[in-house]
Formats: sequence, C-alpha cells, structure tokens
Amino acid sequence: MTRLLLIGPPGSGKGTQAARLSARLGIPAISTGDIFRDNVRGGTELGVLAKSFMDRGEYVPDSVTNDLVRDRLAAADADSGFLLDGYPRTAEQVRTLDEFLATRGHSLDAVVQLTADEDETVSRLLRRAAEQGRTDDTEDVIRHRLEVYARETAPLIDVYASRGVVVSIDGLGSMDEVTDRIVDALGGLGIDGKAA
Ligand code: B4P
Repeated sequence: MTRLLLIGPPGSGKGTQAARLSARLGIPAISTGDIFRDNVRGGTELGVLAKSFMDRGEYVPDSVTNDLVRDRLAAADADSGFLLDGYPRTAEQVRTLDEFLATRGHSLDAVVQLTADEDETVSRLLRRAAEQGRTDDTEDVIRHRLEVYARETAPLIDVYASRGVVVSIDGLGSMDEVTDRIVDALGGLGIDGKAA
C-alpha cells in the first residue's frame, strides 16, 4: 500500500507526473485541481464556487476542499493507496489529512517535492495558456498563484521534512527525465511500480 503526495509550485509538473506515477504504481492520482475543473465544466454548485477563486489565482476555501478530499479518500479505490496531487496546500489541509489518516492508522510513505525556478514555471504555464486556454493561466494570475504558493504551501515542505518523508526532485528537464528521477528516488525507499 503506497500513500504519496506531490508538492511543488504551479507549473512544476505535478499534474503531469501524477498521471505517469499513478499508472506506474497502480494507485489513483487524486488531483484537487482536476476535481474542481471537472465541476466547473459540469456547472455544479461546487464548480461555480471554485471558479470564483481559481480565476483569481486564490485557493478554494479549506472547508470546501477538505470535505471534498475526505470523501474522495474514503472511496474504495483509495484503500490500496493513493497519490495526492496539489493537496494539501495549506496548514489547515495538512491537519485535516493527518487526522483522516491517523484515524485509520495510516501515514504518508513519501512526499515528493518537485522543484523548478520561476522563469521555467511561468513559461510552461504561458505555453499551456496558448495551447489550452486555462482561465487561470494568464501572466498576472500565474504570478499571483506563485505568491500564494510561496506564502501558504512552501512552508509545508518543512513540516513534512521534519517527519523525514520528503524526497526532493529536480523538475527541470524532459518529462521522461523527471519521471525517471522520481521513480528512482521512490525505488530507493522500497516504493516500486507494478512493472518496469
Ligand atoms: P492545479 O490544478 O493543481 O494547478 P497547478 O498548480 O498549475 O499545477 P498543474 O498540476 O496543473 O500543472 P503542472 O505543473 O503539471 O490547481 C489549480 C487551482 O485549483 C489552484 O490555483 C487553486 O485555485 C485550486 N486548487 C487546487 N488544489 C487546491 C487545494 N488543495 N486547496 C485550495 N485550492 C486548490 O504543468 C504545467 C504545464 O507544464 C503543463 O502544460 C505541462 O505540460 C508542462 N510541463 C510539465 N512538465 C514539464 C517538463 N518537464 N518540461 C516542460 N513542460 C512541462
């Protein structure tokens, strides 16, 4: 059973690597960003609320996000492990996740930190804006997302580092190179994919 999370600034490759690792490790990738975007597309109440925060580069309120993730983690397919992508992002979300796992006698096996400098992340997100037209990928909103990340989320890495579970991975290079680095680092911890 493998329980992982991926953490890093917007554009560091979390969503990209989560999909690849999910396939390699045979565990569901749970992306709060994807869940919010699905709801925006579906025009649900949650989607309308989430969009009002996402379009400004702000985090969706903890109360909403925590309820959503608790429900998702309680689903049967997460029993055999999971890879959280983009959650937790605040100290309150860490507390909620800790509590959820502790009541089940579980804990995280590893926290994969993806690093990438600001010039690279901004240029990746502007490229994605040109290709996909995501409404939160305009330059002003991207800069704001990076500020919010530095203020709210970057400090969480120290929290997990003090528990000895952080694996820091250089997110620069090709997508395949980054995947190989993560797979190697997890392999060193005894966390292996189903098949090579
Ligand atoms: P997310 O969906 O998590 O968006 P993100 O931080 O931009 O990362 P993403 O995973 O999409 O991008 P990636 O780096 O993989 O969150 C969006 C919003 O949802 C947040 O701003 C917030 O409002 C809300 N939200 C989500 N979770 C929340 C939470 N827990 N609490 C509150 N609010 C929450 O990829 C970026 C681009 O780089 C892609 O185009 C990709 O193709 C490219 N790329 C990736 N790897 C590359 C490589 N090695 N080389 C070149 N390009 C690469």
